[in-house]
Formats: sequence, C-alpha cells, structure tokens
Amino acid sequence: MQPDLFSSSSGTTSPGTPHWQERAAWLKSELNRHNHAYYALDNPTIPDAEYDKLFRELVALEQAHPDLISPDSPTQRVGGKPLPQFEPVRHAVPMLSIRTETDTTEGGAIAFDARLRRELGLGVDAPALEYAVELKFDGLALNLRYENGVLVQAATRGDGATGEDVTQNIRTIRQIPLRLENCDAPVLEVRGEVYMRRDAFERMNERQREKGEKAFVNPRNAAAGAVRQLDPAIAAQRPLSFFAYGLGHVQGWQTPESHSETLDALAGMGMPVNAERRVVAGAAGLAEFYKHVASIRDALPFDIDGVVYKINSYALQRRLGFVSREPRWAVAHKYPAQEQMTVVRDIDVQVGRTGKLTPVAKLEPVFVGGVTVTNATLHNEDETRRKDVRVGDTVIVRRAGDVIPEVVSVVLERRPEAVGAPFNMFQRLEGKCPVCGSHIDREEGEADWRCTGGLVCAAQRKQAFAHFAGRRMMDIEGLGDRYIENLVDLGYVHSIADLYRLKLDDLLDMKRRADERDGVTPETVQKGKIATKWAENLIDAIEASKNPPLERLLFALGIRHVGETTAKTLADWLGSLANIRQAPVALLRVLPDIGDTVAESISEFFAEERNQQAIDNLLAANVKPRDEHPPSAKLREKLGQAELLAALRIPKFTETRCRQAAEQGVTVMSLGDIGTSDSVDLPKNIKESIVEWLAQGDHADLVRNLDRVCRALLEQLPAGAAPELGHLTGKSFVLTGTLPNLTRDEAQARIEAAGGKVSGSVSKKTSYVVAGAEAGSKLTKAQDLGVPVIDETALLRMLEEK
Ligand code: D41
Repeated sequence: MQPDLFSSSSGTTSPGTPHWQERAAWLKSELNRHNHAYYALDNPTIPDAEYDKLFRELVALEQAHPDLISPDSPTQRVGGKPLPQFEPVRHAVPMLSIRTETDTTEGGAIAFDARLRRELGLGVDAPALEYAVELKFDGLALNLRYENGVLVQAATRGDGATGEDVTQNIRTIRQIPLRLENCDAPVLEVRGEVYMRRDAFERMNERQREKGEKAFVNPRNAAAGAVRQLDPAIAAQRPLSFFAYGLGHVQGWQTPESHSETLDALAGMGMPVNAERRVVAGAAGLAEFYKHVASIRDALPFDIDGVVYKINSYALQRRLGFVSREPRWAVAHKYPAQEQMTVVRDIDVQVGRTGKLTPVAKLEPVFVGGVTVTNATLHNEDETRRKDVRVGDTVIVRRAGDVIPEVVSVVLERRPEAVGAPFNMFQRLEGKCPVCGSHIDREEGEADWRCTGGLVCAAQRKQAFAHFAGRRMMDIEGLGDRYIENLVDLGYVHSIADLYRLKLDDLLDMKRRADERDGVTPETVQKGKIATKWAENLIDAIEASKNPPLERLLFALGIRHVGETTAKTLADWLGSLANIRQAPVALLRVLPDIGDTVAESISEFFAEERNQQAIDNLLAANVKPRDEHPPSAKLREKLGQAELLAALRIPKFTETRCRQAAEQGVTVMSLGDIGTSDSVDLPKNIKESIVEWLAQGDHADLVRNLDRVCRALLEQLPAGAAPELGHLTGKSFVLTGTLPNLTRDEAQARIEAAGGKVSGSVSKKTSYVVAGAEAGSKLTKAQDLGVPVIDETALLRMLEEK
C-alpha cells in the first residue's frame, strides 16, 4: 500500500524539496482519497488500522514541521467537516483527542505508567498511581448537553472545537435519558460514545441482504451513518446504543474528586455507563486489565478497539495537563485490528443445514482481531457481485466477536490484470450442489441459492445431525462433528432415528474403519486393548436423550424458521407432537407470534412424506417428548370462526369482512354455501372471490381438513374448561408510542393473558389507551373522546391486580 518511504512518484515537487515535504504531500493526498472513498462513496479502500497509521505519521510530520500544516490537510478536520445540513455547535469545552498506544502487548501499559511517573517526578519508592480503566468503544463521540436536568442538545465531536447538532437523531436512542434523575444543575454536559451492538448490526444487515440491498460495512460505520442521517425517522430505525465516559462543560454541579466517582454519579442519574470498568493500581493493574479485556473481547456484545487508562484523581489530571490537544493523563491502548487486507485465492461454496449455498472466500492466511483467518463469508451471490469480489483480488476482511469473518470490500486499485470473472453461482457450480450433485435453485425474491437435495445431501444431513444433537436441542453429549462426519460418510446413519439404533459394535466398527481410512493407528490397538469407554458413553448419552421436552424436540427437527421461541409457542398451544405434525397452515397462522412465512415453513415441513416418516421412525425408537399435554385452553378463543376464516387468507376477505361474516353465522364449514346463500350480507365481489378461491386447487379439501382438525383439538380440551376469565376480560386497550420497558408484543401478550383485548384504533368503546414516548394521533383521539390514558406503570399495576 505505501510506496518506499522516500520515493517520489507524484513528480509535483522539485529536486530541492526536502523528503518530508514530499512524504507529507503524499500522505495528505492518500488520506484525502481514502476519506472520500469511505465517507462519500461508502466503499473503504483501506482497513481502518492502516488509515490510522498513515494519519499518525502525518500528524508526527506536521508536529515536527508546523509549516507543513495546510488547510486541506486531513489532520485539520479530524472527525470530518460538519455537513452543511446540520447546524454547527461550538463546544463550550473542546472535545480532546486521546493518545493511542499501538503496541498490542502489555508493554504498552507499562510504558504509559513509566512515562507518567517520570513526568510527575515519582521515584521508584513512591506508591503506585491510581488509574480508572475502561473499555474503548468503537463508535462516534458525542456531547450531550443537559440544562436543568433536561436534554437540550446532542452534538458530534466534529473537529473537537465545533461539531454538528444531531439532537433530533439522538433523541430516538432509548438508552439516552431525556431527563436526568436527581440532577437539575443549570448545565451538565455528558460525553460518551454512541455505538451499535453487534447483534443489532447483524440483524440490520441480514434484513438489508434479504431485501437485496447494500449491507453496512461495520457497526461503527452504521452508527455514524445513523447519527448523521438527516431524516430522524430513518435514524430511529437504526438500533443505536450509548455509553458515557466523561464530562464536558459543567455549571452548578459539585463534580466529584475523581473520574471513577464521576462515572458512578452519572450512572446514578440514569446515564448508561458500562460496568466493565475498574480502579486499578500501577502498571501491573493496567496490564492485568488489558489482558482481562482481551479475553472477553469476543464475548462482548459490541465492538471495542482497545481499553482506556485514565489517571483517576482530577487533581493529578490537572497537574499533568495537555500536549497539543491530547491529555497527558490518558491513553487508549489498542488491541489487534478487526479489519485487515489480504488476497482471495479462490471462492468456494458451502452448503448449509437448510441447503443454503454460501459463497466463501478462501484467503491468504491473515491475522485479524486476534486469530488467523483463512475463510471469510461472502453471504450470497448478490452481495458478492455488488462488492465485486473476484479470485485474485485484495480485500478487506473483518472478524469481530464470534461472528463469522466476512469480506468487507475489494481494494480495487490493487486488482491484478489476471483477475477472475465476476462471481456467478450457477456457472461456478454448473447448476449442481457441490456435495450431492442435486440441482440448485433460487426462488424469485429470495437472496439465496439452495441445494434441492434435502436430507439426501450429505452436507445438509451432517448439519441436521449436529443441530439435532445440540445442547439446546436433544443434548446428546459427545456426538461431535467428527463422529457425525464419520457416521454419515461411512453410512451408519441415514435418518435421525438411525442414531437410536446404534449399538456399541457399530461405533467401534465405525472408529476402526475411519482410522484405517485416515491411516492412523488406533490408540486402542497401540495399548493392546480395545478402548470402548467413549462408545459406551455415547450410547448412554443417546439413550438419555430420548425423552426431551416437546419444545426441544421440535427445535431439534431443524424446521426452517423454527427457533426456540416458535418451538415453545407450538408446544404450549398445541400440546402434543401429534397435534403439531397435522396442524393445517391456517391453524398455525392464528397462533401468537407465528407469521405467514413461519406457518408456511412448518406446514411444508410436515407435508413432506420423508419428514413424517422420520418422525414415525423416532417414535418407533421410543423417542417421545416427556411433557405432552392437552392444547392450551386459550386455544378456544383463537379458534373462533372469524379468526379461522381470516387465516385462510382468501383474497379480498379481510379481517373485518371475516368478522362480519362470522357474526352472520358463516363458518369455515359453511363457506361453500356462500355463493348461493342470500342470507349472508357481503359485497358481491367478496362472495365471488371466495367462490373462486374455493374452486382452486385443493382449497376445498384444505377447508374441510381445517374444520376437522380444529374440532378434534377443541375436543381434547379438558371438559368444561371454559376459557379462564382473566381479570381484564371485557376490557379493551390501545397501545401507542414507545413504552419504557415493555415491547409492543410483550404488552399485548400480557394484556391478553389477563383476558383483555388489544385493538389498533381508538373508539368510544376503548377502555384504556396506554401511551408511551412519542405517542401520536391515537393519544389525541383518546383525549378528544374522553378515553382514559394510562402509562406503562399504571398498566403494569393493573396487570398485577387480581
Ligand atoms: O470509549 C471511548 N471511545 C473513549 C473515548 C473513552 N472510553 N474515553 C475517552 N476519553 C477521552 C478523554 C480522555 C479525552 C476525555 C474517549 C475520548 N477522549 C475520545 N473519543 C473520541 C475522541 C476522544
């Protein structure tokens, strides 16, 4: 990336120019170019760490030769110029920078402590310095200004002296209090970092990819984009978080004596302050914290790029003061970068558990985020083409947390002449699954190609076994990937039920053949006796897994879109495997939290003869859920005729129309008469639509089946078990705005569990409107109609009353 230190390729300088001038000019143009690519084109051309290195070199050169500083130098606008669209904000107290220590060993910590002791003139016998240590969040620095306890302004750091007013966007971050608790100081400015959690970032990108839209590069970029988003409504959809790490201007508040006490006080005011912080003594304390955080870095739910050490005592901080715009008393100690450059050797395709085909870049090994990476996901065909990743390209790879490493972007300027062709999944695979040879398919509107082989495909089968045996599923201890690999490849198991027929001899036989195939001398033979303990344990573990809770068995089956939550819903509501495996799609649709996609996926799974056979085989092998029960009594309400009619999803037959029809006595079973019946008062076009729908395909059978299954279910309900009358029965609620703690779904579920109803619009009949932050027109309407308005606290109290 960088030319030789003293080469001059630009030719813009005369022979007499000192080399540092040339170097500075080159650095400026490089940095400006990368900045443009990053911010304006959203297509980074260099990893962040590399950029930082060049940037620091320029800063050092400019410090040594101040005449090099020019207005166009990237050092003169550190955080990026305020955009013209945002109002500039002059910081009452400048937002300083923080010195970075890039030695990623404990040495960085020791050097910092030694430097401070020297500057303070402390001898070897003087006591250890006290430090406040904390995480260095990888986000965007913000200044939050509270006046009399109320948030009045949020500004970005900008160049440290002037930032941008982003108050409207920041107000949408739920974690940031709009009013401080126990603090009405005339002015209190809180500084901190706005960031995006990794899971939120992944979810957001997953959605982008599903829509076929461009994914964000990394959480910091996504957060920065959201903060500077001009439309607060869009910003509000970007899930941002915030941690406070210090103070700005303060007036009328008794500031504590130390940094750690300040953070405690801010936490006491309702400010989010990260708990992973300590007060430590001396270099050893710093080094220990550095090591500790390195060990938990991957498990944190957000990205950090280092830790920060600060002298804890404000008195000492004042004594140490500043150099240029950096305090002497603080340093950021970095960890290995989470983004690196490397070269793509090849692009492979992997087959997932559900047949999803994922392009994977095979890389020149590279050290990223603390580990050596050789594979990075390219997600899907569209994304590979959008990024235009080709064999031979130099790419930026990112590995953060436990997330699979991914290719972020191509460094186009490094593309070789002999680069491969644009990626094309079908061509690359010649239309066939690389594992089983079944044909591959990409449905319209889907982002992924899939292998159509199902469990015929060994790759899918192996992963299906691994999923089935997983800890949160059937929990078969000891059935790891290696054994599964051998059991499948050597033909001992074809379907999941085969696991339960395995005998000790099968396992020993398998091990012997696998060892032979791999050319290893079995340790068992080495010792002159046959070790069988592992096989006995595995057989016991398989035996012990036979009676799981129903929800775990369901989750274990690996039905697409059925995670733990959906599995639990199915188990709670329908009670038995027998009920679930024959549930028609319309019945599934009326269950809470099961949308159309999930309902269809479940019913497709059970419509597959092979899957039903696999379940029969499991039952025959005595695998049986231990907690089956009759369906939930609440099912009676869900199986009302209006609900069932609506769940058929007949065109034009909307929920409202279904309710009208049901009130006139129309049932699922009598739907067929609707065309000839004059007693049902529905618009003609709706009746026609129903008749037409019933005549299509197997719709008539479907309706009959739905009716039969629902009757059977209702018969299973304990006799006389009328729906339990909750204490809110007969009360109707409308939810509006954002509640401080409950999500909409949670609030709705709890109201319904207590017998109440939740509806979407306010009328005279509404019992209560529950209003949260930024409640809109529904609140106004409630006030107009005189409907009582309550907040979350009142709702919770009402729910708890019996
Ligand atoms: O977490 C951070 N990114 C962080 C940034 C932190 N924990 N502490 C910080 N402390 C300071 C000083 C010492 C100057 C008050 C910072 C930053 N500064 C900072 N962030 C962006 C520029 C400077």
